[in-house]
Amino acid sequence: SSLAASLLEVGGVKISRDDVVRESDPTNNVPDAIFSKLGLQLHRRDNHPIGILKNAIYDYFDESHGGKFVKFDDLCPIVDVKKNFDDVLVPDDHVSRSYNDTYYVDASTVLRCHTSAHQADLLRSGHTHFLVTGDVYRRDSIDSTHYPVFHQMEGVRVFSPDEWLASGVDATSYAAMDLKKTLEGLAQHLFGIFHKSDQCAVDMRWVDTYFPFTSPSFELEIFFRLCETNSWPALFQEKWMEVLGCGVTEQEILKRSGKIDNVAWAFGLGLERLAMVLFEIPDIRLFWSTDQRFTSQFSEGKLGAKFKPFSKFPPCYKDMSFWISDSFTENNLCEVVRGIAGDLVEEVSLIDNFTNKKGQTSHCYRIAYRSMERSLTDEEINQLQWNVRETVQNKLNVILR
Ligand code: FA5
Ligand code: MG
Repeated sequence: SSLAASLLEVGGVKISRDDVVRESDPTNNVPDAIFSKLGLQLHRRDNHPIGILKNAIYDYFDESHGGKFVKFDDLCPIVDVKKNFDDVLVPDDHVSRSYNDTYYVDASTVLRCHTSAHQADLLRSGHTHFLVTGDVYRRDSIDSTHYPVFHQMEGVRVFSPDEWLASGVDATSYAAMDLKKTLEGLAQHLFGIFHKSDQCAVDMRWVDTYFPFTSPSFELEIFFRLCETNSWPALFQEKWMEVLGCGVTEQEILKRSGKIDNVAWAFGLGLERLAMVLFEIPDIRLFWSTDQRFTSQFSEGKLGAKFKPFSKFPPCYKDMSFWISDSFTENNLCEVVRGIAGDLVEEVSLIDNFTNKKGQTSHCYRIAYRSMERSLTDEEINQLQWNVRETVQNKLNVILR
């Protein structure tokens, strides 16, 4: 790769490709495709849907909390394992720590998998109201709402005793109530204005969940419905989509930062998911498009703009069956497919799965290929699929059928 692309600076930290991508190092699993996303910082572009959304959320907090929330959007995404996991009480055996789920730069350094990685440091340095926006990285499955790089905004608010004592409810209930009220207000601020008389109204619901760093914990889901006239060609999407996780901060986290008489709430919001609903963007890959037909549709401060799809190309499906071994994981398969097809892959889904009498397990995966910008030729797709088969066979320890 060129010199320009192999050295970059994020949040005052200089990063070279060779420090981040080291194929021969078994404690490193960062591919070039991921390195190429470091430093792009879509959330700091005022004309990009992610930046427009970030600014609109800033406006909401400024208006509702009189500018009390301190904002960070340039913290380096390369962090210690300690920050990403230990500081937010993620247990040693939690799946999110595995090489299958997280990108490791070396055994003690990761590409942050959530903006919660900065909570403890900021609390320790005395902040009580803050928002942290940044790019986060995860090995994950492939479909229209999952991408290995996405953007989160973390919000944390610490209360002092006088704030809940007067209310008559206990500290935890007080914080949980304030949290839900604050996030419902945010949804109202983002959708209320622009979706009022729209047939694509927004429904949302709270779901109880678990996070190591909060208790109680909740997720907010929004009903994602793309109007037929404005949907992806021949596709009508309708589903409950999880847009954020949140909860009342574990006392242990506050205690470690010297706050023993306090209670706090925290949330982590997926900006792409929310932007997909707001701007009617049907596929998460589009956020990375540099095609004028995408980028020209958005401008600073314009939260109401609805995306008009420009690609009318049908997807092309290829199936692949193989006998798996114990070490097989779907995330590893997806990494191989993304590494070869890049953003031409739209979805990887398990369509068949059985174990024979000898105890061998077979998986059949369907790969959907589709460009968002142009028509793909049969030849091109066959070549991609051939490469995928070769690499899956060589790298994943499976036997093609
Ligand atoms: C977290 O990351 C928690 N740190 C959130 C949190 C913060 C909870 C503070 C409590 C307190 P989760 O893994 O669910 O939680 O991710 C949060 C959001 O990120 C999801 O709701 C979703 O909107 C988004 N998200 C998760 N994975 C992906 C992905 N692969 N692609 C795009 N968005 C994603
Ligand atoms: Mg979740």
